[in-house]
Amino acid sequence: MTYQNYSLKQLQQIDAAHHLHPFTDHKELRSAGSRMIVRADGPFIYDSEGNEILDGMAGLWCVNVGYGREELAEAAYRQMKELPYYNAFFRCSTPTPILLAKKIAELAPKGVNQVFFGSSGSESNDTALRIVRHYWALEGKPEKNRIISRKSAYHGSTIAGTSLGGMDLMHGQLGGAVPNIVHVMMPYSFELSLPGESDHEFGLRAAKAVEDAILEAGADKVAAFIGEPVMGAGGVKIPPASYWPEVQRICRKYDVLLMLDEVITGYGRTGNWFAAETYGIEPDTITTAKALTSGYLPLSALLVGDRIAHTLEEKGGEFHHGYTYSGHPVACAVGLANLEIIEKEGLVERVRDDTGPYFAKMLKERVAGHPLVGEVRSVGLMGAIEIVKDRATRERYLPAGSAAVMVRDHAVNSGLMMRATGDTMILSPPIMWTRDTVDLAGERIVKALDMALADLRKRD
Ligand code: PXG
Repeated sequence: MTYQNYSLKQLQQIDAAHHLHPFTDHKELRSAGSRMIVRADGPFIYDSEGNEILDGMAGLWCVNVGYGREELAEAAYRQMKELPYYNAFFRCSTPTPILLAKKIAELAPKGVNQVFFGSSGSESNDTALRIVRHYWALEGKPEKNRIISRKSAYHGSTIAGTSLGGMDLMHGQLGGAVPNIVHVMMPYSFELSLPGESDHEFGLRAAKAVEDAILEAGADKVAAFIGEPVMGAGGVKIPPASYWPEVQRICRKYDVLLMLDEVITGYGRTGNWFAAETYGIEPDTITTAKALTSGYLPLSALLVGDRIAHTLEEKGGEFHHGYTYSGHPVACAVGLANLEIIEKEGLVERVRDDTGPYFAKMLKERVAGHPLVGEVRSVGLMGAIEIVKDRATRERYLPAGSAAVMVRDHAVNSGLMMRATGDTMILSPPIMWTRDTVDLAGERIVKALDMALADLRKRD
């Protein structure tokens, strides 16, 4: 029996009876009922009531090539018939992870040539943490194991992912984090810059927090710094241009490894294959997932730089780590087909030269001047809109987050899926968007802002 035999109400009841959702207040969900997304095509998703919604979030930052790609379905079908599964343990291998690893290495920044597969960003960050600590132990420095991260960072939801991340609410439910991980300030100028401080100065100050943490622990105790090139789930926080070069300089100075989490930014979102290129970063590890398969199947890849890979190979013996689905043949076949689409259609270059700048222009010309908007910012096809009560003072509406939720609800009801994180609206659309899609999004954003403003004027 297929889902079409069930009414929306029946599906919602079964959902409530049996399905625990991620990051969800279940009591609230059960009283409100879930929105049922039942199909999707190109840049649009469709709910069970037939509403067409432009997907401004690419699913959850992942469906980069858009929905309904026959090539990906066919790649999975062909691979499932030929070899649905075999593992990469015990001196076995299968062809598709080999070819995908080669492809990723070709696209990766120079000096990054090895790939360790998993099924999720969280898993790959777990792998990254283990590899980095293992590296220093192999180099005879097991005490060099502290990791520096940032407040409000998101690195996944496993115990290691949560510990690496800097989300207070998640830490509050952790019951004990992985030891020796510290969190420093994030490069979020909209809320954290001082009066009169330039963006450039703020970027240097935020980077200095990394140096302070290294000095506080002692460089011989610090294994690595981990960061998202642009903080995603934390609110599309785009660092000033001065930030990453300074962080890079500091890491080099103290021989601290640089771990990049490109789970969101990897495979085109910022207008380069990796944001490492966008920001001129030379990382030791790069965590990727999401857009590697455009979300069609779960797959993640930890990219490992030559320095670590060399030690692991030469001094490491067996690395006691891996997953049943490390190098899953079907997921890797879809990954290969997906990267081929991105390449063939020139989507990365399109974001860099055309849709990315056009998206920035749309936000600036149509959205930035709205009475509810304190700031717009974007890089490639990743953007944020700060919702404020007072544009001059940046005062927010109370209770915190309530105005952004109104904007979000009006956006979804007006046919645009957009996220609210605190008082920040987020957009991270499929990178197959065209100028027309950007225009359509612009219209719907303004409509949602107007409707929320009318509500807020009535409310306050
Ligand atoms: N790192 C980053 C930078 C991420 O954005 C992960 C790691 C973990 O990936 P997995 O595949 O284990 O989920 C992510 C995931 C949100 C949201 O609310 C963002 C993510 C996941 C769930 C919700 O924006 N990003």
